[in-house]
Amino acid sequence: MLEKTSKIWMDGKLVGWDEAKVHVLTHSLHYGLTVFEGIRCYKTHKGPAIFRLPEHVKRLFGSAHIFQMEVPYSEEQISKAILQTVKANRISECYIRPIIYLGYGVMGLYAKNSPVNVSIALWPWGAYLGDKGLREGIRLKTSSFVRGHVNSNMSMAKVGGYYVNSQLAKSEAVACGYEEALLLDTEGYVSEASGANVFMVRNGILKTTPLTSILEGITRNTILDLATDMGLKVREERFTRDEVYIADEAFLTGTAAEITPIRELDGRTIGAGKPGKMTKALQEAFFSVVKGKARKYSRWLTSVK
Ligand code: PPE
Repeated sequence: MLEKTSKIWMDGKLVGWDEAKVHVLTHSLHYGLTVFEGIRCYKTHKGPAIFRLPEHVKRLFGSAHIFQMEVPYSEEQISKAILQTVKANRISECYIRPIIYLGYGVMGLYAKNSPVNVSIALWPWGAYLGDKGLREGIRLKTSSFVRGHVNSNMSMAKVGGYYVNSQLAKSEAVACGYEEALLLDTEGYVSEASGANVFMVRNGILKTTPLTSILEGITRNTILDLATDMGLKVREERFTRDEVYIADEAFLTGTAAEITPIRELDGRTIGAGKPGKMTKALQEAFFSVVKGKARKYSRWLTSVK
């Protein structure tokens, strides 16, 4: 169950956790148009710090722009509100969930006149796929559900409604005894997991899906930068599920999932069936960056003071 914190930011004000309520006729509750972010704040030796805050806020406003939602705040105001919310909750590590949604007042699909509301909540959230998953890797199943076509899901936007597809895939994978789902795109190439991007390593080359049917993950971008700086060979190109079967290593990236190794896909062991060398090196680099131990990347941290 969700662990409560004390304050939630709602349309410009901090309210108590139990007071952060909406009307049942909130437009987004019926039709699924919300744009949101998942951001992590980590404990560092200099106090709590938010990982890649400007990039998350930019993507949030990009999502709203794609869906023509007029946000009544600027990016700067929302960044400040996120920092204010973390401070008000006196918390050093948490997962932050800003959400922009269509509020109460209009029903029916055409919602140009609907109010646009904004909220920022946060809570403690440990390893998304379990501590064991983070350490030893997880088992994935290719989903019978497919990621939306690029002209039906605008995947550059992080939209609430898209996650019904993710939930179908995730439930199916769990029901079949796996931890996570691997979704293919409409042409059958690997897309992403239900809530994370996918990487694979084969013959010393690190590959990830190009920006077509996937969310442009901020953790994905982080790994691409870290890998390039480490001198690894990196490619953004399409690949098939059977190439993952014969990959030497594979892993997922996401704010919630962080860097989670994949040890099996569809009953096929990947590599040695445990986190590979490159995966471990990138995982280690990632955690040292987010925890403020790598000075070279301190630009990615916004201190909460
Ligand atoms: N693809 C999808 C579909 C996705 O939901 C996420 C994040 C990513 C890729 C990775 O993006 P990024 O976090 O910027 O690296 N999924 C969020 C929601 C998870 C949830 O269950 O809620 C997250 O990780 O915060």
